[in-house]
Amino acid sequence: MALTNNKYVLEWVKEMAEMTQPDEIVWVDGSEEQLEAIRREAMSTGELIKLNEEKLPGCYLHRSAINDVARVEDRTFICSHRQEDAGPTNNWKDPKEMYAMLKELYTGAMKGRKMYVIPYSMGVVGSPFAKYGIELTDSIYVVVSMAIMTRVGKEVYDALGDSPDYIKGLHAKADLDAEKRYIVHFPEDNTIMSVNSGYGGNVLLGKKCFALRIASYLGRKQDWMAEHMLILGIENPQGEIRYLSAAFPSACGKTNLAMLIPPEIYRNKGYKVWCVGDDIAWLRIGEDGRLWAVNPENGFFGVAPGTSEKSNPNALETTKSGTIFTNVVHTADNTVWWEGLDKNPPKGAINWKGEPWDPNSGEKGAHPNSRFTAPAKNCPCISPEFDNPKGVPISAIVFGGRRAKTAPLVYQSRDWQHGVFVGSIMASETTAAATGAVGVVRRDPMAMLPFCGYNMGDYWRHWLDMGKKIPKLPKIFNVNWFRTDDEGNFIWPGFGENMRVLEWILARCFDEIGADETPIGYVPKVDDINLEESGVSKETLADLLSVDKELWKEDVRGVREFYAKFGDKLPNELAQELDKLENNLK
Ligand code: OXD
Ligand code: MN
Repeated sequence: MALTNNKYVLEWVKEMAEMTQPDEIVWVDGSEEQLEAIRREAMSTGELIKLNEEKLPGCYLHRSAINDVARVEDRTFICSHRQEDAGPTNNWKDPKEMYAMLKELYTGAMKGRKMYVIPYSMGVVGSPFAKYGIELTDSIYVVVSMAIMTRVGKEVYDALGDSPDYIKGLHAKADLDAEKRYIVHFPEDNTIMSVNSGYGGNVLLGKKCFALRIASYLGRKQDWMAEHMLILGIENPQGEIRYLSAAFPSACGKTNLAMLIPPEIYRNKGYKVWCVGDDIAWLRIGEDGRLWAVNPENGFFGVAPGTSEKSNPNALETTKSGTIFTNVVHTADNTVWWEGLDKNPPKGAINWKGEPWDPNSGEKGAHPNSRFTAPAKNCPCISPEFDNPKGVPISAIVFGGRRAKTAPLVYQSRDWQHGVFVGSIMASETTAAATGAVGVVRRDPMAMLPFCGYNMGDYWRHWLDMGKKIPKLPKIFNVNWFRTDDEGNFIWPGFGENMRVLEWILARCFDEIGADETPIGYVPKVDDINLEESGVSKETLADLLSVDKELWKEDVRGVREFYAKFGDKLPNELAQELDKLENNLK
């Protein structure tokens, strides 16, 4: 039975059901009772495998199709009416043509299946900054994952009332045909359509599709920002908490940084780190003139491989209950394993494809983009402000990528405009989070290349404009944990040790510490980063902070080429910043 009288919802669900022709429509109410019945159904078909209840209570394993393990950027579209509004970094098709093509793919796609109607909220339900969505899907994996990643339930309909102001999302697995897979956004219609995939990033429509692509478009119209950023707070021994948000491309350690455990010397002094979010930040100007951030999500969709007791004990703890694992190794004692969890790959286990796996075969057991979907409330360091509808005040915005050479460990921009430039020239080596080659350097401005729902040139303009509207601007920084030596080994120890860099960043925000000026911005004085018990020498730090002019000149050439794509959409201010950088390097 429908859970709402909202005529816009009822009409749309009816229309979508007439097209996709499910056997039955299930109105998801968010109750544990209904979710449990739905999980049981998935267990009976093998879509979910219940894991060891003693070791991993309430946890499940799911396997996606072998050809469907990552986001498909080449099949992701932004269908605004004008192509120039999607811009040169998005795929585009005329909305009329796209709707017509999709209609063919969706027609009858749910025959023999159920259509689930999922009402969800991005942000705390009823708060002024929450935004609502309804996802229609024929996948139980999507239902149970959305119930972790977002706030799902009847109360969303109550908050929506009879308003048409919600994001429509239609997902159908169809036959998982990779050639007919499309992830399509119609920002001007508040609509998302995803077909022929079952991979989280393509089908949990609240996440990348809504909270980044559609929300970035809405943010520009409404003077706020939707960003691919973690949010964390650092509490000092006096109990004062300072917050920062940080944008890194997919699978570059956002979850690890968001849940960082400070090194022992910091813990002994009483420092703590609080996680507000690990992937998405919605940023708004607060009444006090500062920029405030909320995490619109309710869970973590983290990369499993590499997550360990050493790299991220908080994430590991978060996944100990109520979690769905996707494409990991299934062990003989009905638990899970992935590369990098420990040094003891299990014997007699099943790999991510569902085949018997020999750890000595040289083949990976878990897919490199295997994931955990875990409730935020499980996280030992979840911020007490996590559910605060106002969010947290941001002192620093940090950009970063995976760069073997060019970028130093950390540098600070000279001002907001220069900071926007620093974000716009971000580059990173690609990872397994999207299909395509891994390890290739590509420009990924603000880590938003795959997630910006409109022309990236207009997006930069929006950043510059926000700089004029935010009375108390955060400071902008860039970090690079990934510099390597000549043998390809990482020089900086990373993980918890990144605290040392964050401490410097926040001290800069409160004018508590000096810096050295370089052609690219401010870098720390070697003595100002606390290296106590880090195992890193001052010489190594000096090397990590060095700016190689020749490498930067090469980068300038790369940026010029990249900027050229945007034609007259490139804000003048950024062209000027590029000239200034080139000049500084002479
Ligand atoms: C993610 C991604 O899943 O960025 O967060 O791919
Ligand atoms: Mn992400």
